[in-house]
Amino acid sequence: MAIFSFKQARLQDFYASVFRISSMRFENEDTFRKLSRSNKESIFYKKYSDAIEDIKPQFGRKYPLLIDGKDVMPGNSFKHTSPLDTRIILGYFPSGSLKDVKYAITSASKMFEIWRKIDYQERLKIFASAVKSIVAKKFELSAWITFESGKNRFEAMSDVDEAIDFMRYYSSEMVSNKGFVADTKSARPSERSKSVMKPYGVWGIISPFNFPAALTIGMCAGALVTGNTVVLKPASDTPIVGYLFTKIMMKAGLPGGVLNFITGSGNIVGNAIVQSRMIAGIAFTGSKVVGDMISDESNKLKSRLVIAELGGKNPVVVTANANLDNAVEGIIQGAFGYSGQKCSATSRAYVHKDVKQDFTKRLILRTNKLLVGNPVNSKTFMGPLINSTAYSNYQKYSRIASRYGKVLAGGKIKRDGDLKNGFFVEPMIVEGLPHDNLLLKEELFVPILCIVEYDKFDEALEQCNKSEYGLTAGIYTDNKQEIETFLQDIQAGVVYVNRTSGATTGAMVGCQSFGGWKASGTTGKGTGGSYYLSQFLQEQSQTIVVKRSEQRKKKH
Ligand code: UN1
Repeated sequence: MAIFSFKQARLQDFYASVFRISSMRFENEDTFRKLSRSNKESIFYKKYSDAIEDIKPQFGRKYPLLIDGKDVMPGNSFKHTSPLDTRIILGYFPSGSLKDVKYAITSASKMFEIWRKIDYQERLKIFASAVKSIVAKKFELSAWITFESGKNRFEAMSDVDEAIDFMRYYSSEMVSNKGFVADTKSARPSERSKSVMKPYGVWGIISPFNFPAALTIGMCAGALVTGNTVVLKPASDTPIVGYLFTKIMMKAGLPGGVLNFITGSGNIVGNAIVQSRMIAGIAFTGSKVVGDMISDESNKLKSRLVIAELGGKNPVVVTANANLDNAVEGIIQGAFGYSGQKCSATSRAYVHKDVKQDFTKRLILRTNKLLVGNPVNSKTFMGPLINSTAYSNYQKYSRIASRYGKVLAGGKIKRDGDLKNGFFVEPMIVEGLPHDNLLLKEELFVPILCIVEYDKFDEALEQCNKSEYGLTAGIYTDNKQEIETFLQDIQAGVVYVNRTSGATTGAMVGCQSFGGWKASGTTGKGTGGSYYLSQFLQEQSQTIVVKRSEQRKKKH
């Protein structure tokens, strides 16, 4: 582990250099944009291509579980293939058993007694060292993300950037909150009181396939930096980044057993984590069905906490006063970025009748030009869907779309050339669906955008809010009153006005905290925002009665 000279006087410099923060400012990693701004895009392309070649010889290896700081190699394993070409075997991962889960939880529980007492600044040193490694390996991690999740190079790098941002941002939050310890008022002259925020214990972290770096590392960082210990179960579709992250943390000095990595089925591993009485909290990002099951099970245990982010059915409004070029651009990014496989994906567009024809024409033109293909290719916009289930869901939804509405673009799977070996589909636009159609109600997690024409602004807002979800939402208009009404009445945790980089997607850590209302989340506090960390902490008010001689000394 890297040891830093940690004199109090140099603390600020240390934070500034390692976390890219000062007491005032936190800086996002934002790799591609920064290189692009200084005309160094070629560096990005070269390093990414080199990384693709570097990881190829590692395909097909057998990975262990990481429990109590040790490799654990159980008997059974599952094959991890790439969605861009299922003939590519990325590796073999263990099918964790009940015994493995128990071992992981016991180790995390034992280590909690040590980790919780470690000064937060010591924890930050480990984080700082890990951040350095992640930054050094960011192209390699992005290359893995492309192969295991199907993201194109820009999306893959943004995923890693977001993970780095979470590590730095939560570190900076610990610093600016002084470890969440604060003096409070004295009730009596003889009393000295303070508020001390303390970790809860072992957290089960169950992460989804769609942001293998950002969501896995973000949730782990929140739990770990606050002094909790973790049993991490990544999605079986994307386990490699979680493994590499655990290794990086261990190398950075995280004591064995503080972060345990375990793969396997949701039915066995996921269930065993959720049902364990030794798990103080679950942090989960994924589907509403699984999230509801976790909440139900946890409610039975009374004291169990659940921080869950559960998807969305994110609407966007395009009014008669919108700049249509901006609307088309933002909606393309929002609906079809990462093939619509984001909780934040734009899925419903309510468009004013006066501009609908013009808007739709431009949107279709642009959609038909989007390049679907191998995400390793620098020109590709949309890679494959994650697996055969998503692939058949898309085909099922496409049939529903043509039966109950009018398909304006896409709707077919792509099987030309090598694409037949992966899960490639066309970005799809449908209009004319009845309001209660499944495609307008359920989270689809595939690249399908539903267009609905509206007449009155209030009616559009009402339709936006009719969903059981309330994660993200967007609007395109130059009318101040419409913006004001939208911001006042929209029921969503993350809202964007006139955004071209994503109508409802692309929240940046420290800028747009990310969390859902209604069925989209359980706590109403977003990741990458200033309320997030306190969810991993419980308050203890400490009062000490001091001797008479001490009482005259003023509290600072
Ligand atoms: C998700 O899809 O679960 O705002 C999270 C965004 C990303 C996070 C998406 N930063 O689109």
